[in-house]
Amino acid sequence: MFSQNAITALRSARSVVVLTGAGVSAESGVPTFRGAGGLWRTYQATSLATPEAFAKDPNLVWEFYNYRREVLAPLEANPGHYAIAAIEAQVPDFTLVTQNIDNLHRIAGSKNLIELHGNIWRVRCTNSACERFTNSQENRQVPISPLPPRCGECGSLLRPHIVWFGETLDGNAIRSAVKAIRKCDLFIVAGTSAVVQPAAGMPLMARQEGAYVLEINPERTDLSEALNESIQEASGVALPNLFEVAFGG
Ligand code: BJW
Repeated sequence: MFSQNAITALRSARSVVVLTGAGVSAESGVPTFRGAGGLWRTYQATSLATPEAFAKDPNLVWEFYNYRREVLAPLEANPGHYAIAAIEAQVPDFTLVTQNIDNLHRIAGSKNLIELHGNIWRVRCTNSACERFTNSQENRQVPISPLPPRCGECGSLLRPHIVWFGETLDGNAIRSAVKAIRKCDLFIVAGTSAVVQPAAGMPLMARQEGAYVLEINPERTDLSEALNESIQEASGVALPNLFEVAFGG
């Protein structure tokens, strides 16, 4: 279980950053990307999650995201998501940086949330001069039309508001994440294989900046050795336990 150092770090932290990946949503039934049953084991990332793929066959890519939305729509946040929201309510300064696009952190009540890779319930215009957003996060009902819809402003195709491979992340999101990492005392990285940049570099950045860095993942990752502590456990078990030990009764 957690070391006394980790528990003390959470109890005494003035500023906490949590970075999450697909594993945090696994216990809600959301498929991960790279493990057994992972999406990229069945589907080829380059033919579905790149701007080139959308330019070549927008209907195919739109269909893939409709399928993903249908899988996600009935799913609920799990105890790991709720524990992160509970930690946020206990510490003076808190930032959640997620690579997940499933909106489950928001459903669990997380407030100060940076969605590095976008949100599957939003769409945006492919015309960069237009940049119209349609935000359907509240009801999880993006237009599930069989073909990508057209922008009401300029008539260009709308696309999922997601960061695909080879696309740069939103500059404000990156700047806010880095600012939070620089000042945090405790950094928790949960449920990510930590292979996709730039998120994969954040735990080491936090360590270099002096934070206590704790990893939660049933599998060891390339980062595990370099961090202060690595707990091999599901986040839906470990995060509620950590909260309970640090703040409970
Ligand atoms: C549990 C659990 C439980 C299971 N509890 N845990 C250097 C070299 C080569 C390429 C690059 C490079 N630097 C940057 C790049 C390009 C690329 C990249 O990093 N590629 C790497 C693969 C090498 N990065 C980009 O393109 C990014 N843009 C960028 O860097 O722009 C500048 C630039 C461009 C081009 C070149 C160089 C620089 C954008 C990345 C966008 C990622 N998008 C995706 C898809 C979103 C769309 C969609 O969903 O369809 O985002 S990829 C996919 O991976 C998704 C995820 O957010 C992301 C991370 O995956 P994650 O969350 O870690 O999931 P998994 O499945 O990998 O891991 C799950 C983990 O959970 C496992 O460890 C399990 O053990 C664990 N687990 N059950 C806790 N119960």
